Amino acid sequence: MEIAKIGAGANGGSNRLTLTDADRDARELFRSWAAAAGCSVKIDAVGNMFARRPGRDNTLPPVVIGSHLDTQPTGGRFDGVLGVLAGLEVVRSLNDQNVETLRPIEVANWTNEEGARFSPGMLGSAAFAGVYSQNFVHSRTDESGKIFGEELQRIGFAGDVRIGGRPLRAYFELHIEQGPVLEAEHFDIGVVTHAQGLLWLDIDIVGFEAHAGTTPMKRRRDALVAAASIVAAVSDIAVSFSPNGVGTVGQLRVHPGSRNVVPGAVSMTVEFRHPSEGTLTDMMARLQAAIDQISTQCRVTTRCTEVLRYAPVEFDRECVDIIRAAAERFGYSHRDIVSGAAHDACYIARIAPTGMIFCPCVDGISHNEREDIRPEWATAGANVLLDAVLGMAEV
Ligand code: HGY
Ligand code: MN
Ligand code: MN
Repeated sequence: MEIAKIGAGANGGSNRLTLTDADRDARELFRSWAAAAGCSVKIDAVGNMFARRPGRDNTLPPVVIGSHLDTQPTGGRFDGVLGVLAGLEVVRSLNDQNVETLRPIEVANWTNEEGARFSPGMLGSAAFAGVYSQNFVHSRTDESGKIFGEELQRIGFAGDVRIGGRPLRAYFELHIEQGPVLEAEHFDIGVVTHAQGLLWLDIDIVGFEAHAGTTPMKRRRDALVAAASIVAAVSDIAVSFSPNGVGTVGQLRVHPGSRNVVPGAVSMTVEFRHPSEGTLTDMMARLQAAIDQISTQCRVTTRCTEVLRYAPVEFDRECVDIIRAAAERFGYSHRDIVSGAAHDACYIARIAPTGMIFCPCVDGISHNEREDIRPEWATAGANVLLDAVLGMAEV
């Protein structure tokens, strides 16, 4: 609730886009809380934050708990934030109980998980996993042309620590499910076994700007009419691969955007998700065929750029088992579940044993200011997180 006061949304949620002043203020608040809990806080060259609680042997690879503090523009107060602050709560609880672990424990705040301001998403965790270079990350620009590296410098979080390249014993992330299953089926805990595959496209359509009053319909090359057909195709393809396939057009910009000019250009985003990589490829093939047909019909040119793609992720068996055993020990109802959302854990799973814990969220709502959880769900998630971390950090 405290951190939600920073970048508070107009309707009760959060609006803390990556590397804005609100993101800076939330980072500073987290840093102050971590320091008050006895942690040393390090920042790497893409702004990833690591609050470290020492263990008996600090040469050993740490157990890391993390998630993200950046939000969607009309985001909720719990997406990402729950995972970071539950990690801090684990540290505080170990302090309260004077528990010393063999291994150090770190609480991470990954930069730009959402990808709402700088695309693609999960830049910080992906760079830590060696997927993107520092230069690639620093060169990303937002819609207004602001550059990631300059914004990072501006808010004072351009750290000096090298990105990644160090072993982790394990990584755990607590996150709201962001879907309706756990609440609807009355489970306290989701034991996340997999995360579905994800594909992000940028599509640029070029037609011809023309006078809205004098240009006959048959002579038009209307980029927005073509875009509208592509939007319908994305939805039709996703529905044809339901219940697991999903497709979304989240952004659509019309040029010149004047009411009496036939749109000459449209840039739009498309994303597809599916638990099977083969099906994701099929969905993309179906879309490409539709785009070719629409481009011919509307006499426009269309360019598709793949911005982000990762295959479905299978989380580490040992981490999954330790999470399930912790839920059992606490007597929490639990079920295995596949994550429909993307998470930093999806990249960290490439370089370290990784597990995710879900708690329910009210009506499965997320990426909406109405996002909400019940306190007992947060407690159950944090308890399972603490138990799993203790198992790996070796008391
Ligand atoms: O897009 C996602 O799945 C994540 O919530 N950013
Ligand atoms: Mn998230
Ligand atoms: Mn999110």
